[in-house]
Amino acid sequence: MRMSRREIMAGTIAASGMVACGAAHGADATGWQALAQDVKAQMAWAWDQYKAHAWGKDEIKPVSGTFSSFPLKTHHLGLSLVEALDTLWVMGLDSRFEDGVAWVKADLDFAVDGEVSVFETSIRLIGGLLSAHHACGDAVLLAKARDLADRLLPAFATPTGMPYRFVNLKTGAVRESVTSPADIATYLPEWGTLSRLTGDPRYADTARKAATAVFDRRSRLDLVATQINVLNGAWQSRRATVGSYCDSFFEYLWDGWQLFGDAECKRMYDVCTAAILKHQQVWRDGSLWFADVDFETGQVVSAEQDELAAFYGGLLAQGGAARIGAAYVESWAKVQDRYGVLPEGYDYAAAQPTQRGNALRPELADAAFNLWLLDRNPRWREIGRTHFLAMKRWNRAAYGYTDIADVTARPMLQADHCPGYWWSEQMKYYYLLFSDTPRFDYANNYLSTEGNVLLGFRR
Ligand code: DMJ
Repeated sequence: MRMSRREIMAGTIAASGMVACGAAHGADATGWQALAQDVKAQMAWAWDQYKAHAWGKDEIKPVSGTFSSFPLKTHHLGLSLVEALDTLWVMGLDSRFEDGVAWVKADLDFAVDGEVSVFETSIRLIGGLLSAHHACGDAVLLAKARDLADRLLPAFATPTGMPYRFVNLKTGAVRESVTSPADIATYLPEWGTLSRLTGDPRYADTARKAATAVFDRRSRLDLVATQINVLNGAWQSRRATVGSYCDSFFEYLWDGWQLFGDAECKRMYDVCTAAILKHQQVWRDGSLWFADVDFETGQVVSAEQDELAAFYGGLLAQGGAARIGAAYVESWAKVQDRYGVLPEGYDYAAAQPTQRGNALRPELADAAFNLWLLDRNPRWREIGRTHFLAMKRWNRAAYGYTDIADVTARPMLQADHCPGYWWSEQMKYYYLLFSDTPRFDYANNYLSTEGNVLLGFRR
């Protein structure tokens, strides 16, 4: 592999664990450029660890230096590699990006007799291939994304148009008809992009039909619940939440409007958001939370917040509710200040974690970045910096960055897993937040739920 001088410097800084200072820092009184160089250095170091210990495997285990597979049970699809590609590119880690693309072109084959989650495979692998294609224009990346979408399509052949949760990549066999709004309706940006690039409308039509099918089954309060049967459209749960199972359903309604100007998506987003603000908004000790409620009565059923919901302040602000979105981000920032790293679950009424682990999550950095794109308030950079520095302090292990088993322990108790999204999400959010890179159009862009850039790269 050929390394540029910049990349060699990045690797050296990363190996020493130091923040890059010097010329860039001198020109940048607040240190943001130095911080951006440190993010890049950490990325380069982690990539080199992945290359040495888990090349072409799905996810590295950064404490033991081994690896695990996902989304297939026993076969690897280079998940982390694919997820990392556009992050490497936007950071200017070009020879590493080229290395990754070469692996995809030579070794990535989706004709595997195994079952995957339709949702996870789409946001991570189709999204990763499309964003890498956006970065470099290589037609093979687009062809691979299309091949994979074709393998997922059989899951959508249901009476409602809502997909089964799992599909076999080779046989098209489907499984699990009870699934969630997020699993059903997180496709339009990737699949609409596929339609735009290939001229085949089936991808966009399929994705849009699935999202509309969830929306059309909302309750009289305009809320959706966490589980639904895709064969008959009957709800299997009563719990409305902005967290896990529903989060990216709301996100992709807005995104359909943002990326494609789809007015029906905006209408659906507005209806859902008005209902959430009306029925789920809770203020407690000056902090804003969104309670889980019964989707038909509006009665509060739980004060537990998923860490996954921390993205939601950024979405609210994008959708025009800037003040309330900022307030929700600040609520999570207070929890971050208290624990260092957010717990997976937090009860706002008890002011206590309900789950002590953290799966190396990007959501607060995601929200801070989205708010930064909207108003350039330095506060959002500060929240991102706190998130990054805590990660460096607590999550760094011998062979990369790992998840945490207990954020309340001191020192924090590390687990041993680096999820694929880490490569696509927080490392990119930090870098874009701190760097002002000319490779990214800060005024006109689109990042998917998985942080994949589908619009906004400047080649
Ligand atoms: C990511 O895979 C996506 O952001 C998804 O929508 C939910 N959250 C995970 C990361 O936590």
